[in-house]
Amino acid sequence: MKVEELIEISKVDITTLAVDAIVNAANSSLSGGGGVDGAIHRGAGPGLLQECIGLGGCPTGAAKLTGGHNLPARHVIHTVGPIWRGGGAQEAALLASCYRESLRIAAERGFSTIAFPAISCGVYGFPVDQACAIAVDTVWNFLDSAPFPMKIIFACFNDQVYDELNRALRDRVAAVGLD
Ligand code: AR6
Repeated sequence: MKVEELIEISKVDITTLAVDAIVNAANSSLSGGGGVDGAIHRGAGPGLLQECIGLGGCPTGAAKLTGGHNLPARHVIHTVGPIWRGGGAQEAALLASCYRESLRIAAERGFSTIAFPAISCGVYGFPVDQACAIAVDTVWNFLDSAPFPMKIIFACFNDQVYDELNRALRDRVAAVGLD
């Protein structure tokens, strides 16, 4: 199966997806927040916060797994994106690590469908075009060598993210065609 057939870019609220795991763009305390983090905690109910408290936080670029509680998704993978500080503070590498570490956990658990939000593209201020290129390239590279086929949904909550992810995917497909 071609890698591009495993990637779906969709305008959808990630909290509505009944998949093996949705990824949360959390902060390092894992104690909830605004944006997609707030929406996920609202959908999951207080049991998620209880479980998160027991995890002892999460460093930037890393990921941790919980149950989905009252969400339609069976699990939540919490990852902590970098705060944009101008580009010289390893932001790109840390963002790529968020996608890779989330997918590593998903593969270890045998999850076949995983949904991502646009990590760091909200209050953390990462330039959306750069973040979307990193998201697509990192997910593509992982799927290309994944131990089994995994389907990835990019859940977009705004038009700019949707457009930039589509652009990045088109660029990546075109680059493969030139190989
Ligand atoms: N479904 C899909 N995407 C969403 C949803 C949703 N329900 N809600 C928002 N988005 P942000 P960050 C999009 O700010 O930049 C929190 O307070 C949103 O449009 O949620 O990584 C955490 O606790 C944007 O494109 O995450 C952290 O403190 C994207 O999700 C901090 O924000 C990410 O925006 C993390 O900041």
